[in-house]
Amino acid sequence: MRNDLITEDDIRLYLRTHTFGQKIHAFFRIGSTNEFANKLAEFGEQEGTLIIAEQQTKGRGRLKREWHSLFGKGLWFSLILRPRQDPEKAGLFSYLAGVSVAQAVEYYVGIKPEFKWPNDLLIDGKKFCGILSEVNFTNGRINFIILGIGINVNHKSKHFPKELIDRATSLSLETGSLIDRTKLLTKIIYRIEENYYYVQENGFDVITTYWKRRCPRLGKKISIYQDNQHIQGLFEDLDQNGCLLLRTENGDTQKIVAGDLT
Ligand code: BT5
Repeated sequence: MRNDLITEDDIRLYLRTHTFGQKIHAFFRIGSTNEFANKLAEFGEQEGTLIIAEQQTKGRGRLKREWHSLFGKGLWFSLILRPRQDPEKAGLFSYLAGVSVAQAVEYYVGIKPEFKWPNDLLIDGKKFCGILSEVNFTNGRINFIILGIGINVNHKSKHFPKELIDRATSLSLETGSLIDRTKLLTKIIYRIEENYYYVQENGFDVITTYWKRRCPRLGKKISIYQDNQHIQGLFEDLDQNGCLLLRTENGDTQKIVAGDLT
């Protein structure tokens, strides 16, 4: 490991991409990389730009939930995408991000993560990565997507707040060794770029197939929490736009766009 902090120079040293991560905004501390990326993108920032921080003071999850982003321990970053895709495909980029992280973690760290719908990556049932994909539409078309990725890398148990200790883990906790965050980051970005150009030509089937193979809840009875209520049923499949298909007790199949699997 060259040094403990992530620098623009080190990222450039290891990055083997054409577009993604070629422009970098690196911070010690920021509110939220997604928030900053949204602002840049609104002002026309190019596709592939990377925004990364050692610490986020207002890291966010979905529905204004908090994302715990300790200094120097994780990877907290966002990428700007400007895909030429139908707007109903926008949700699939979150799967693309998840699969890319899983591929890089398997290759570089030697662990095969599992997916939890819609956007969590887990090891032995504990979350180490969350993805926040924010889509901006203009005139019914995708203007840009901010792909926000948070990964617990070198945390020890004591680094997590009490409420997360039983539910969260880090790659280092799972392997017993420290991981070079810069190298892992560049491998993830490489995978994202590779998958991104692949899906533009060939569609998302390869991504959702990979995702489904690594989702232990698929085909099982699940409960979805949505709009203050629980809906139960069988997790039948994902549809072609990444919505969850839930077969409820009365035999209907319900399409779930957003919610939490409990
Ligand atoms: C997510 O939301 O999992 C999306 C997290 C995305 C974070 C990245 S970091 C870079 C970029 N910039 C941002 O501001 N955000 C993105 P959600 O599915 O809503 O899960 C949030 C929940 O996960 C919280 O309510 C906690 O229960 C839990 N959580 C918070 N911090 C965590 C952590 N570091 N590790 C594991 N779980 C955590």
